[in-house]
Amino acid sequence: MDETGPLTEHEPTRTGLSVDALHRALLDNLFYVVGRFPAVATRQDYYRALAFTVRDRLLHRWLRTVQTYKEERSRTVCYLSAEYLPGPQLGHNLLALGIFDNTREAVRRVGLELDDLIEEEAEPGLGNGGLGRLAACYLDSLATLQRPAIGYGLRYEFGIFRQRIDNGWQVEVSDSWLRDGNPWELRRPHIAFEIGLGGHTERYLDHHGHTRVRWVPGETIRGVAHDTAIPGYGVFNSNLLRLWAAEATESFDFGSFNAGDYQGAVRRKIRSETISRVLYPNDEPETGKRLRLIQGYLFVSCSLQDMLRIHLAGGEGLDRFPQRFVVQLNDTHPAIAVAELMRLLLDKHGMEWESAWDLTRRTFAYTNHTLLPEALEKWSLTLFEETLPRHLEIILEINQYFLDEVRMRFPHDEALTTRLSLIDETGPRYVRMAHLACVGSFSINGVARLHTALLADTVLRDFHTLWPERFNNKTNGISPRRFGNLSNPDLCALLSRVAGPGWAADAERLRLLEPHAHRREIYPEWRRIKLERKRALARYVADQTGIVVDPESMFDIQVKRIHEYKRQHLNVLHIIALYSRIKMDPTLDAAPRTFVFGGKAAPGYKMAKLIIKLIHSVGEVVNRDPAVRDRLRVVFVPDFNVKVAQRIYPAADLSEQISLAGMEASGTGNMKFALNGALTIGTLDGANVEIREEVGAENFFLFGLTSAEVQARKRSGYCPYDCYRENPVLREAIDLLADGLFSHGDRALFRPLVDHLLQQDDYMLLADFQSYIDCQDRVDRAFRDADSWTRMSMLNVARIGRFSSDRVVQEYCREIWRLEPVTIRP
Ligand code: GPU
Repeated sequence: MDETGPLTEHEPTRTGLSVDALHRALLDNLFYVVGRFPAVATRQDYYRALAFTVRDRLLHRWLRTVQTYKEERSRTVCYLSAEYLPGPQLGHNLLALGIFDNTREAVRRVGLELDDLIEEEAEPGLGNGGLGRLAACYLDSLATLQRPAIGYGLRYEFGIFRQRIDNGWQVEVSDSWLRDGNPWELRRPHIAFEIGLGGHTERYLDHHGHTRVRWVPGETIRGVAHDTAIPGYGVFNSNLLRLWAAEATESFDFGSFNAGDYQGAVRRKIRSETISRVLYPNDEPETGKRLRLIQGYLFVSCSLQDMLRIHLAGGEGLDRFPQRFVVQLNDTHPAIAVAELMRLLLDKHGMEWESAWDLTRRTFAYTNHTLLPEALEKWSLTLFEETLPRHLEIILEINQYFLDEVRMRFPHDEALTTRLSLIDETGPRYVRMAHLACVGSFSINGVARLHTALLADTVLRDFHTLWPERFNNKTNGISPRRFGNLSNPDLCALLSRVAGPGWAADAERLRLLEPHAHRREIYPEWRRIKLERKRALARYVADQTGIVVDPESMFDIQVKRIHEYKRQHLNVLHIIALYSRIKMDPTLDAAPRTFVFGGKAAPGYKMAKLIIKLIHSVGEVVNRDPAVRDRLRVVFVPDFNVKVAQRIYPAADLSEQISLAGMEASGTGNMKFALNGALTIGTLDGANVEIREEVGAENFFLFGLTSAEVQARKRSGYCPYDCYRENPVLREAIDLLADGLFSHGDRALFRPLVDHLLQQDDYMLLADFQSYIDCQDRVDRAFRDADSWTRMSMLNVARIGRFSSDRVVQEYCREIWRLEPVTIRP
């Protein structure tokens, strides 16, 4: 150990932050924890040793934080989310601890590069897309803003599938992110709770002679806590992400075991553990899947039991629970929490209905993330009753009281009562989870101004009539640490130099860049940084797909889940139109473009998978055609995830945010692109509306119908075929597709897509087509004026500060959670 040199007294190996201490701890951990000699250690071994080195330093902060929160009896927000997409932890934690440079040096001493070790980390893919990533950004901001918070969720053994591409088609491969172990998590065997499933309920008299209910479940399962530290940036606070893993309860195995049925006992154990085995890969609810209902119930029940445990350990009565805890429901996935808290208070803690209900309603707040009617979660009454019989009773009782209240206020409106009911009785009966969430919460919010307005006007209209005061907007935000500092260090160094440091913790300071946007002398450097990121992406693309792209061309990028409402195929129609224009007129003066796509399709979503095939098919023809060879390229980056995203946003010139107005609740990729200096082409949808207001209409490429126009067109009977008939450019693009130009003459392949567009076109691509094409022409002209483009790019960055997740978390803290900062001292 001599070769690591002496350590000073104040620099213990376990927690010291100097290069010496880090270097020594790295070697210690490699030997004592990972169990490898330097001579045989792989990069993965070194990554793990380094992760343990960093975790040691985090633990120290985490324990101080828990201690302080406890001593000060701090009010805590619990974020209940079925999904988290935190991204790789190593780089993020080094940044938070402020030891990036020292660690780089320590790693160099063992002859390695820090960036290579960061690359070794597997993506924790515990979510589908925007909703899960938002939860991760909020945890980052909560810790940075020194707010006591716990993120609760599920520890899926298999996260979102890995996407491979085979002959242009998506192929799903299982994601075993835990295969090499997870050095960041701590399993907490002593923090575990049991949950029941199935069975029946019984009435009995308690010792006061009151009738009470007992749920006798058919089986029980245990959830065990797995904790990950979430350190704040530049502060000592470290919060917690607590994920539950399902395990078998011992008590249940004994019976079969003693009866000699060892295999039965083992089978039950395996069945129990199946519950947290895999994330559902759909960003819409899987109705009818019992396992999905149980997953939600498992993490919700364990989390609420955990909160009650923590609260009671603090010595205060249950009546004080809503003072100590506030629980945010991340969409309706955890909405069963409303019934579960009622059950725990009534059946376990012997509370009376009125006080339990009052307490419950002061505890929960609900965020809605979608207007899509098919995404509104509902559960068949039969399935519900089989799985959670006691919860169904409670929901029916909540419903009775609720509908009585509605009838009192609107005595002659039985239709209203039917619409508001927690039970949908229009056909087979269903529990409406969004209604349960609304009734059980003191706050209901949407995720962008337009979204919140549309919520109040459409899907939650009746609730808005009833309780307008509960509605509020919280426009989404993103972490400037992950999507700025970590993803694009060179740009961030320039920002710090020009606008001053400190913008990473206070993104409004990016405004200080604004006066510099007119200084032409910095344009070359701005462009050089962008070009460097484009070169790096080009290398990655070549490595992943074999396609060579020109970093000097315009990088026009659309990355997000594949969904018809997001309209990746509108983007493709533009590519086809442009391709055929260049073919007809080879002298056409247009900037060379590289179209980049990325995103996963839900495995059962046929049309989305066909869109992926379409992108590849068009790419195959365009990329090979010598007539347009150096002017157009189309690439699909496989397996889009947080790790890949960090390479992509910094390399973008143009950000495609082209959903049909009124469909995208907010979008957050739009913000990540703009923070990295991309200009947006977009509709007036979700947060695009507010982004455009902030960056200025002259620095945003707007096209398409407004949501009001969309509604009007739909009311007056939208006929996509008319658009097709009347627009020769559109007709040509669609005909090329239908005639098999991109499918080796196979006219059947894209038929479903073409038919849908011509006959139904739910997302009105044809209505927006011409406006989009015209707008892309404006983009082309703008791009060819490099100085003006650079100025617009700088202004986008300078004015994007409002979309920091720190801003929105502060709003949540002030307006919903009533949460104050708690400083942690070393
Ligand atoms: N979103 Br609901 C998801 O990613 N998954 C979901 O199940 C639901 C919503 C997204 C919205 O589509 C997107 O517009 C929004 O920016 C994001 O949630 C975060 O609010």
